[in-house]
Amino acid sequence: MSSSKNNPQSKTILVTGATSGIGKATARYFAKKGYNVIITGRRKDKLEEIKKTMENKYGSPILAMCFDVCDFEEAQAALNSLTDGWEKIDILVNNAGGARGMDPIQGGQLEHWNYMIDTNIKGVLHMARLIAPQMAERGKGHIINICSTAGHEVYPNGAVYCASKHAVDALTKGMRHDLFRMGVRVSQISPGMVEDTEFAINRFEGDEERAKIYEDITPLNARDVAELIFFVATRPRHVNIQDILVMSTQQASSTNVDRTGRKYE
Ligand code: 8X3
Repeated sequence: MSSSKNNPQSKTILVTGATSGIGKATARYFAKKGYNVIITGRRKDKLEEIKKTMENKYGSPILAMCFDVCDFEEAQAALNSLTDGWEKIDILVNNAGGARGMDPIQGGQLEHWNYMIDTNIKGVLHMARLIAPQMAERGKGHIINICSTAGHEVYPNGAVYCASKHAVDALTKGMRHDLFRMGVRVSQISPGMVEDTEFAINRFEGDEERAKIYEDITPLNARDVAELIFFVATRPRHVNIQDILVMSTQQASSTNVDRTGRKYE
């Protein structure tokens, strides 16, 4: 763990999967707005680099914690080690997640399935189990899950990814049922295609040719989603945005995409 002094006047946000894409853009956005930001991820060097850059640029306190959300004990040990005000978390953004492979169910790879189930479902569960109790006790707090259009639709060769994101949708709803009477808000953002993330390159395991899925449309970018997360987190206490389903102007559904060129640069 590497820490900076927590500012007790500011709220604290914890963002999982903050080493790239939506997580990194969200951490940056909230740092710019003066929040105490806890960035978590599996890549220590990346976390340290992001922490340093954001602290220099925005002057906000950033704490970097390296752990894998799939490993409950590891996540628990990291959270138990928090001190000096950092242990009080106001906003949890469950962003860590991703896809592996695009195969029909009859040809799916078990390690892809395990990755998606472990990260997208268990990761969200682990973080909620560790942080929701303190929010419930305080009668205050906000959990924002990053779902996907794949949590609302199912497309060919994406059964397990879509199932994992449907699970996130169900968990968001279920957590809300459990926490709303205690004043804890639970929201989700469900983005369609988003570039400047590692989503496609990870899905296709480094195959740059296959990962070129954004070249002929103007998709969302990570900052678009970060802005929505900030909007959701900054509504008055009596307002809880339950879900934001958001796609690029050139996308109407998971499979209906206008690929006639990048139109809105
Ligand atoms: C990412 C959106 O359409 O690639 O969650 O499944 S999609």
